[in-house]
Amino acid sequence: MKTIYTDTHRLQHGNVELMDGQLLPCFEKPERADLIITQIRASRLGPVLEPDDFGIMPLARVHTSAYLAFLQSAWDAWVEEHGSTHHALPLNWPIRGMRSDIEPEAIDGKLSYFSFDAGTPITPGTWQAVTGSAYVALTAQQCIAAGERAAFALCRPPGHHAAADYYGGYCFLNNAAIAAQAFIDQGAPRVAVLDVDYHHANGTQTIFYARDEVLVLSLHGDPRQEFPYFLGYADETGVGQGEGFNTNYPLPWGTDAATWFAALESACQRIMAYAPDALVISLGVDTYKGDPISQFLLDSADYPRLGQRLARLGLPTLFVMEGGYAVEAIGVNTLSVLSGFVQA
Ligand code: FKS
Ligand code: ZN
Repeated sequence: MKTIYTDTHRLQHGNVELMDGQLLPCFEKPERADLIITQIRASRLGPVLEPDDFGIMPLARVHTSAYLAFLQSAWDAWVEEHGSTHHALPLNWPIRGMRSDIEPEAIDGKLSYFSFDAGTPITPGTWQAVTGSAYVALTAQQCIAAGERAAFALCRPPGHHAAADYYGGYCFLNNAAIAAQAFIDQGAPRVAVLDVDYHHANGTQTIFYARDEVLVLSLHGDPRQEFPYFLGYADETGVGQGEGFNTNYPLPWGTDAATWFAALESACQRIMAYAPDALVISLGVDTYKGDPISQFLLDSADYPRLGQRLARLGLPTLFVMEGGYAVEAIGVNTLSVLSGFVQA
């Protein structure tokens, strides 16, 4: 299996995120991708290739032009207003009854308008890092379109919390959605996106919510207890043409491997019934019991098993990296999923 990777992810290196009432060092840091690529290079999984440049078009198939224009210019606008000593974080958001339909002129207002949390700093290199990450996903998608069984897009920053016109949860461009849309644009009638990250795929769900040609399934911490809190409930099943083509599997804090794999089995049954032309896996390994910000109890031995189960679906499969913060284990666990898939 080929891995697509670029060093430009290092250009996203936020100083702080607001968490538990403190300004803490960002959990989503360059070391994460470094540890994964080190494991891949030391293994016999396959070659590591650089991404191609795809320009703005495939990004604009998923994201609005106003949002892309904002992301591209946000750092410069922030520097003009506040200088360059601190990274850009939003401070307030419109809530019930306030106007959420007007893009303000001031950069602080724009940050609020296009975001949903205070954990996702915009830095000097954010635009370059996030477009590089999307190109990693698109290059891996091309490998599959060219006939390969599977490919690994080692994306960083992650993407599954980003919607058509907002960022948050460390995500700016929805790499998995951009790749799924590329399959559709190249003529695939149906694509499934299965998100096994610990957190709900709110961005991916929202992007495809009214459409039946992309089936979205997400296993995640119950939003009653877990970020992003305001999406990811079991009764969100799609709308209009998309009704029945979104499935959420919210699971409580403390979920162990037995319960998690039972939910995975239901998702796999749904995917088989849908019979997609391609499968995109949003791969997070923050389901691991040692993850510092998550509350599931998967063991390292469970990751090869995940890869094996996905391989049994028998579909062209694109793995897109999302979360995972237990840095001592993230490389090993990620490689385990991919090796399990290849060896199945
Ligand atoms: C917990 C605060 C949670 C934000 C968590 C973001 C998770 C990001 C992710 C991604 F894959 F996108 F990276 N703060 N008390 O893992 O879903
Ligand atoms: Zn996550």
